[in-house]
Amino acid sequence: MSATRFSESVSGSIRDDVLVVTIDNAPVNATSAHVRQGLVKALDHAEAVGTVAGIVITGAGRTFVGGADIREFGKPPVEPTLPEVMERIETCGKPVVAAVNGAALGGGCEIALACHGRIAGGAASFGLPEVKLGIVPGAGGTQRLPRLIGIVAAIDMIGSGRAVKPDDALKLGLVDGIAADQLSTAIELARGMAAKPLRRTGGIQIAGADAAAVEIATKKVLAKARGQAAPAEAVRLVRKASEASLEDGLADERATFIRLRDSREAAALRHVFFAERQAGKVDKLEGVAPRKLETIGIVGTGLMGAGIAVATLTAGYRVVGVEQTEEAAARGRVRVSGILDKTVQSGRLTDAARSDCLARLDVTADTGRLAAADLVIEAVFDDLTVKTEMFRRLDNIVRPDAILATNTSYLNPDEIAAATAHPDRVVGLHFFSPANVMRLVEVVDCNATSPDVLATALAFAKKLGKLPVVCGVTEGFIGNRIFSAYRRDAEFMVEDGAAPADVDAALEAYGFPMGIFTVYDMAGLEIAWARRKRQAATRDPKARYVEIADRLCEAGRFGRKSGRGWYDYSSGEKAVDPDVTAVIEAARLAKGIVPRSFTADEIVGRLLRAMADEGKALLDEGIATRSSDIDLVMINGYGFPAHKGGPMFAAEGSA
Ligand code: T1G
Repeated sequence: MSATRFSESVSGSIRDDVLVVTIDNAPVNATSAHVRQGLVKALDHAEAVGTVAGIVITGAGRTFVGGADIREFGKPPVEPTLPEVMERIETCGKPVVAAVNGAALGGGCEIALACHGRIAGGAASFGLPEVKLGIVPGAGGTQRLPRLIGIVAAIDMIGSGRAVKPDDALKLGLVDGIAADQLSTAIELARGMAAKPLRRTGGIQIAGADAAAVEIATKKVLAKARGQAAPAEAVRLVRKASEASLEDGLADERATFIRLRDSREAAALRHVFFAERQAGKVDKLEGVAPRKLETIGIVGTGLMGAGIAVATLTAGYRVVGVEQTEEAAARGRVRVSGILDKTVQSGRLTDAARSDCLARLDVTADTGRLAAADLVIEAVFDDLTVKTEMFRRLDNIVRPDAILATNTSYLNPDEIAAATAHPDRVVGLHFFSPANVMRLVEVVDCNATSPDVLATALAFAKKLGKLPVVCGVTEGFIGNRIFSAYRRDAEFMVEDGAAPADVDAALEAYGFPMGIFTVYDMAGLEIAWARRKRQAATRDPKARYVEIADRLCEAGRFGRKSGRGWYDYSSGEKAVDPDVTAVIEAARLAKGIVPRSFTADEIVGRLLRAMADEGKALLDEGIATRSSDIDLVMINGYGFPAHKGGPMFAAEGSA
């Protein structure tokens, strides 16, 4: 069965009088120009050859079509455009059926929608994730999806950008069938359609929707948008589909797509998209194979340790948790089991998977059981003496080829490694709390860490579904060092006249879920206080130092958990506390500072500057490999709004 080549990435072959068109454009069959050109040529060919009864479109490899080629954004457009390809498919005189072998995302889902029929294979998924890129679907998704699945479901899918699996797609009416051999079934469907009027998606009347349900779905999307433009525009366009003609809807969609595509917000989210694909790529690890891991030891099953255990168990590993006493071990097991329960309740884990996780969990006070571990992660109290002593003991318990990882946030992992006989097997794995939820893991490449240990730590983090960012050794690594820098500037502005609530309001208006003083209260003020006290002896006496936070701690104001910090929580809600205002005014008076006002723009500008300057220092010191890594750390670990691209991206834009 010879294949006809329609372009460098599109070929076709006849099966049972049906032209099977395969898109083969590694790595994800994105609809690059040659794909679009090949598809149109294939349809022209199929219509021209009388013996061809129908067309089936499918993807090579494990993806159907991963969407438009994002790398083409901002480049001069090449004909045909994607909407023209959709038009060509939908108006084809012969049946066109999509055999969806894998992910059909964005433009890939729109191709399937423009077809006259869709068969999903077991590995198929369908999604219009454009809002995650700060845009809206630009090739008919907002107009054709509601015609197939209704307005409410379309608002949910397009507004959230989430993908649906075959069963849900069938229930929604998005596909005509599910088949293990999606290609043969699609060919059959196309042949069956040949003699019948074609069901053109664009011609389908949208079923009336319950107005209240539409409002609820809309509100849900807008609540999550946090000021981003694309989700609101996506909802507007989907709702328009029930009021306007297909033509008008498509025209509005295209104009909106182009406007958003060229926006700063979309550029920021594209930056984040490609940054995530770059993160964890380390040149020196080219060709270095990670070690095989099966059993993971976790020392300390408190809040952080239990979260790490859950992330590790749900990734399929065996876990040996170790505690100081059997009572503490029993509590640790209950803590892990409790987090698994919550994960089941949230629908992110099945009951069966939960039982399987617990079957792979062993929590004990017998450290000897760590001898079976391939990797041991310590998550004990962040104290140097405690950790070095722990590693010294572990050195004599675990196998010589086992890896030792520290979850320290602020201590120097080189000092911890130096306490062992094999510092080359020590690496930092800095998780963020709650560790079973937060995607970010700072993988700390210590001075002695061997390449295959680093490669193994990276592979382990990816297997947990985490976003690993490699960094060198410095106090606070990338995230906490930048956090300290911008907290310092925030405190400077408070001492100079800004109220903590002003600073927080400015950051929240910019897109942070919470302002820095609110985050400070949530994390607890005592950790940073302890560190400031440790640093007091070596602090540069000429450097500006704000004592307000020290005064708050001396007054027992350690944050939300103590009911008061920068704010008062005694009413259950966060409230400005006149006692704090008094402490601030006293501090100003002591330094003879005449308070002045700050605009929100000045506050945000100053803090972005502080973050970017510290980021630049981290790059200059070689602690961070690339500025996009720094953006990922601040977005995934410190609430920096992704649609602003991160502090380094934002600084470049305002430069
Ligand atoms: N365009 C260009 N490159 C892409 C790409 C795309 N759409 N998707 C992935 N890549 C690259 C990626 O950078 C990486 O490159 C490699 O492929 C493997 O990616 C009109 C306009 C499909 C689920 O948002 O979600 O359609 O680092 O590591 O884990 O409405 O990629 O190797 O050099 O992620 O197997 C909408 C984006 C576009 C989906 C596969 N589509 N992609 O995951 O591989 S906008 C999306 C993904 C659109 C229309 C609009 C995932 C994937 P490198 P990977 P993966």
